[in-house]
Amino acid sequence: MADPSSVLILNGPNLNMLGVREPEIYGRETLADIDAACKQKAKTLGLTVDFRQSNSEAELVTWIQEARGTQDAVVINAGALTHTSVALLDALSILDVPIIELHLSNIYAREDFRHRSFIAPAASGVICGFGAAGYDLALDAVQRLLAND
Ligand code: CA2
Repeated sequence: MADPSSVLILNGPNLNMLGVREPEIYGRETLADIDAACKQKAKTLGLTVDFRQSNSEAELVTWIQEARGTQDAVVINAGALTHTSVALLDALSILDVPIIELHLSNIYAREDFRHRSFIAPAASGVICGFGAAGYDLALDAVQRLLAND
């Protein structure tokens, strides 16, 4: 049987604070809760998940570079770097696997500066506004995109 497809799930700055502050915007689940839910979901889809968080743009760029040839898809909640980072866009642009841009909140219902995503041009699709359930939806999307390959 073929190896399960591997999905790298990246989380950017401050997402380690989930469940600790601002539950009205980002929900009550912690990042550890979401990691566990992703691993459960991945099992049902025949995927494996490598779930990571960093507050460092440089570390995220390195992880994206390392995904080339080693991961079958990337899901990324880049946090505030979504709205600023040409470096993340450039790193994502060298990948030739499905990329899902993800946000817990509906960035289009928030401040104007959150309406612009620097990384969206590299994404196969964008999911936002569904809270932690967005991670579950992103894994469904990955599975569909890989099945259609
Ligand atoms: O909605 C999302 O997932 C965001 O990517 C979250 C980012 C924000 O800058 C983006 O515009 C949208 C912020 C992540 C910070 O997470 C916190 C969690 C709890 C408490 C404080 C911050």
